[in-house]
Amino acid sequence: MHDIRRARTYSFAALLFLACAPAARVEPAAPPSPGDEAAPAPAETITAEAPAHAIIPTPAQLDFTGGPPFTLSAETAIGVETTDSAAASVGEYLAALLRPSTGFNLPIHPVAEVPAQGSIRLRLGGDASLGEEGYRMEVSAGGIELTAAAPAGLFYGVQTLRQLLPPEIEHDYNGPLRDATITVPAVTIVDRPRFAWRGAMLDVARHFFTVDEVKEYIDGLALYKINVLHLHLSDDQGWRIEIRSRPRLTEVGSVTQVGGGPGGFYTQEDYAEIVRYARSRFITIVPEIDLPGHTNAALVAYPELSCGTRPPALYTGTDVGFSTFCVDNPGTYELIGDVLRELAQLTPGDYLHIGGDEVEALTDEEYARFVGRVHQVVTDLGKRAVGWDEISKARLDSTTLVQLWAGKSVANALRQGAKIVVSPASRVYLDMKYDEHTELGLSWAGLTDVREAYDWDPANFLDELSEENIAGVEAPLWAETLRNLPSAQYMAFPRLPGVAEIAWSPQAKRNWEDYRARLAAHAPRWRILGINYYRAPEIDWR
Ligand code: TNX
Repeated sequence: MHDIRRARTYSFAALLFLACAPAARVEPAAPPSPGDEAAPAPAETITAEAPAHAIIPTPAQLDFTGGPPFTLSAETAIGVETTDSAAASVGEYLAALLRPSTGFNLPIHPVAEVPAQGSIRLRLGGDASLGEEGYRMEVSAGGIELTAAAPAGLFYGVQTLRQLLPPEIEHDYNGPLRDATITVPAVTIVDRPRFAWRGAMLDVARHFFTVDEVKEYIDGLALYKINVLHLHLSDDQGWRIEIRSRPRLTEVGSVTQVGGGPGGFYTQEDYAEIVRYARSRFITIVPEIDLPGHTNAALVAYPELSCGTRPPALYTGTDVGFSTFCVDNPGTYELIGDVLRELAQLTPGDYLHIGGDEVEALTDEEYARFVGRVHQVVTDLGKRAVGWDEISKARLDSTTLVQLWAGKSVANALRQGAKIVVSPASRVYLDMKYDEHTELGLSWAGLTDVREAYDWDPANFLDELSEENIAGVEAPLWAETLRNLPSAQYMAFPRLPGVAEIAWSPQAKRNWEDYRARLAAHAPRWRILGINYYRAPEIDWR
């Protein structure tokens, strides 16, 4: 078993200092000096990086046309498809993003009514080969034309447009950009994702994160076209989701966390708010109830379901593997049925994650029997099951997703038709330390610098893996050592954008040197957005 026994206390002063570092300055245009009417000082032009771009994930196809750029101005209007509310809301999102920093009105009109000249038009239609999430964007001096088959594609096109604009557009007030000329380089982009599942996981069980903190994390994911947020809602140290038919789970099980803090939980309204917020950013919430192990908190609430394997008491340490539901007790399945039914009702997404990792208190036969049964509960609820790679010991089917984290073989999962979410701990566990000096995080899977997290191909990770049997890639962030959002961000940034690029961009378009240069340009944006990050030494940060 890996050693994650020590819960430690850290000083966050250094991290907070980074979060407060000043943003890159943009000089406002100098006012014309008296007697200088003939040659007024030109307004400063702020452009994105040209000719090389800094877009992450790098688009499948991008061509600079060589023409003059588009200029965002007080006259710019946004055209949207008013017949599709999700498509229209992407226009609202874009306007809300650009209005504060530019001070422009950016009125929204039906796309047929805005002039092509001088406007940003978001339309549905175009080439079906773009799929549900792809888009085409043409930028010229005359206007910006963004086309997608579905609203998600428009949203991803907007994220690309955002990154083609200077970082100062992220400000929430019109200071740095006042009187500046804001341009977007003339470019044609045709883009679509490599994988359907582009995930991040947040462990809200070891340390609880509030709804507002989760929303802030979601905003960081959206910038990089991540479309799944997997919430690890239960573990030995805490149960974090209200289950109305089983109130003891939270009354008893939510009140502490690693290190003994107060813990917490999401009411069903809180959870619905997270789902809604994520959805508005085209992110699906995948809730995880980790079973049958990692269940100490639930077993303290329902001690009769523990088979007496351990005297249940609330746990604030970081050992793993010791707890399990009693697999021969019918009450276990009644409880799990109640939990998964309520969770399914609250969750519009297709997936329920049933955990399944690190069970040391059961035989293989007991484990497989249990997982097979819970898998059936999920299927009966009309959902698809996801589980950590150990679940491939049980009976699965072609709807199952198996999340590879440590396993050296996925053969059992593939034989049953399941697809793989690739999350190797040695590459994409965002809680692994960057190097031996990183104060936060763990190191049981090794030290993971920015290059290690980026420079690998999921389709080559194991012999059995191929483009076709991979559902996607996910970056888990376990929170044993992460007591607040700045700490979580410090571990996620800058590695998370790299994982997003692995999941989105064609393998042939990716290379470390190019990525490294693009990544450097993202720091000014993070500083303005208040995203804490690690100044990795292998990047020449701006
Ligand atoms: C392993 S990966 C775990 C978690 C820990 C994590 C810490 C997995 C499915 N289980 O319980 O939090 O390592 O890195």
